[in-house]
Amino acid sequence: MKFTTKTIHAGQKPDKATGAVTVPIYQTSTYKQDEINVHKGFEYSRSGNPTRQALEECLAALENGRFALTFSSGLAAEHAVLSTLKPGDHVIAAEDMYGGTYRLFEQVFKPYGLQFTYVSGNTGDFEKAVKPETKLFWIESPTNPLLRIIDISGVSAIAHKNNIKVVVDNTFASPFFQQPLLLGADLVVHSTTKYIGGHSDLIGGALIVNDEEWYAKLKFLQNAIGAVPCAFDCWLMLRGIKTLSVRMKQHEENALRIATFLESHQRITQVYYPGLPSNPFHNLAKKQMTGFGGMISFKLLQGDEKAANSFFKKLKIVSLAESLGGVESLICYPSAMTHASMPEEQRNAIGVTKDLIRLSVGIEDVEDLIEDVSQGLNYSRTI
Ligand code: P1T
Repeated sequence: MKFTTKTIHAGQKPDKATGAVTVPIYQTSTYKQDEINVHKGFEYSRSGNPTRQALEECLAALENGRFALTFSSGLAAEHAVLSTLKPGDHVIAAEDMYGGTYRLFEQVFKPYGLQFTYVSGNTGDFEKAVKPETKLFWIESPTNPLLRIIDISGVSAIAHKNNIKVVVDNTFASPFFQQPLLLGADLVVHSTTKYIGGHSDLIGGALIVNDEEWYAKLKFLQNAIGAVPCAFDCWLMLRGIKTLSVRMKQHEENALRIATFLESHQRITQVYYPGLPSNPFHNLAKKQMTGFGGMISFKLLQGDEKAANSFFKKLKIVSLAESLGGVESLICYPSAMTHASMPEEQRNAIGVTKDLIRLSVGIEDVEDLIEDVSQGLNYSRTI
């Protein structure tokens, strides 16, 4: 099956009991047993639910992986991965990452004895930071918020030489544009809140993995910790996934038009979009992705919080909000929003400065979006 056919059919056979072509919402907490522990494969909805099972089968198929597990948020999925480590274990992460992931590392798992080292994202820097205790490389690609591209096969080759596993957060690309397991990664993380759900109406997370032993540990933790998505959210995700291909194509088409517009705008000093030929990661993105996605970041001339607010207040279609990947365009101010929990010094060191703005390009008519951003950028400093 090809990708788009999988989005509509993988894990989603018509219901055996009724013929319903859409997977039903199995809104039940528990299941009748015929005898003690004799049942139809489901005992209790924290450990398994048919709507969730359909979603997990579909996600595994989309990422070309063997197993998928879903969680009540992207961070809950990440929490399960880190819970497979033990005190003293070491993780090397690319420093440009979602602020909440950084907070999970530094404020939740560091106190439990895990060690973290942050590197630039260049392949060689991972190799230099390896220690005997290193168990994981953790990367986003494209990164949040600077849209850097990390060489997944290069990093995976170094990891495997040293018996280390590679986790790729594929939230920004979505499986439509990039399938990290095929590039050598060992585990894929998603905040399904974003492109997978696609409509800004749920919070969810997922893991996709090939290694059966690691899967068994993660499945144990999914049930033992219990941060599972409810049946209705699983159904919403399945519904969202059915249009993933058409949405991603439109996100990308719109993003390229807007990035090109921003690149020539006098009030913009820098545009970060891997689809622009001028972007330093353009060739690497072309090598490992089939498209460049719908996320753009840019820097405002003399940009600070006041200037950013003046711009945001003038916008009529694009909303100032956390999150990304929905059908509607959202704009955000990373230094005080998505990356507020990263210390200012660390933010400045990686380039998440006060002039940085991030745009999640929706699938509206692109002319309307360009007109909105254009009139917004015409703000006056005195507003
Ligand atoms: O919000 P949650 O579903 O828990 O997902 C966390 C997460 C994980 N990985 C990446 C790359 C992310 O971007 C996120 C969440 N990000 C935002 C809310 C944001 O606006 O960037």
